[in-house]
Amino acid sequence: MTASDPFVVKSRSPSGRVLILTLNRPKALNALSDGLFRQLNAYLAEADDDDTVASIVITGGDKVFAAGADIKELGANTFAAAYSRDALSSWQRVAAIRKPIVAGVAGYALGGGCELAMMADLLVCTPTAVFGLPEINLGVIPGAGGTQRLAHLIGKTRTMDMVLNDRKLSGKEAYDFGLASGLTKEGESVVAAATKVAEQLATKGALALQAGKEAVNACEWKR
Ligand code: CO8
Repeated sequence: MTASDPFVVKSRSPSGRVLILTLNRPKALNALSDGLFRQLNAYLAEADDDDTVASIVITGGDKVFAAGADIKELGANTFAAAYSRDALSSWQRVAAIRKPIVAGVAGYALGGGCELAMMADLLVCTPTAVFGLPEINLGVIPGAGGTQRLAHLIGKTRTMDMVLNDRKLSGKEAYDFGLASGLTKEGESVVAAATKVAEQLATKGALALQAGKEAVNACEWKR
């Protein structure tokens, strides 16, 4: 990767109706830097205003979806500086997108990577994907709503085990526990599986999709 490579690569499905956003910082295991989030948010906002886009896929690589917030950037930050520039607000913008988002997760989805995947409306993963919230090992907590989202999805006890004790979930467990909505089939790539789901969504009415998403998200957990 050179300095001019994008942190997020955008493409369209063959029908043109699905926007596919691929996280692209492979050498840093797709760590979610400020620059990556700026690009991701810009593409998502653009898609929300683009009538040719019906649904969105966010995916990573075969080995890693995203290994979390960029620890090197975090280390250079103080709490006061991060708080005063409202650093986490850029994360929340993903959850505010009105069009449906499908996450396609292969490999590691750790920390902020797991939180980003949970901000999607549907989540397809490989059976061997690894979900985890290892922030406790760094002396911090999942800071972007992941604690609430996860508890809502898989229950308090499993969430406590993940948040307090760094318990990892395989993709198969994520599916069994209700974190993932689908698993890839043998030999199927995660991007193909997630795009297939997003293409199904694209056959539905745009307004009904948006209203359905809004209505489900109106239940009482933190979006
Ligand atoms: N940030 C920056 N760089 C990273 C990250 C990361 N999260 N993860 C990996 N990298 C880099 C490594 O530094 C390494 O770089 P280099 O080659 O320059 O040394 C490169 O990616 C490859 O990493 P590894 O050699 O470690 O690869 P392995 O295959 O051996 O291991 C793992 C893969 C298991 C994914 C391992 O890299 C790992 O455990 N990474 C850290 C995961 C983690 O702790 N994530 C949580 C981060 S904190 C967070 O997401 C939320 C913070 C919220 C804070 C809120 C405050 C208010």
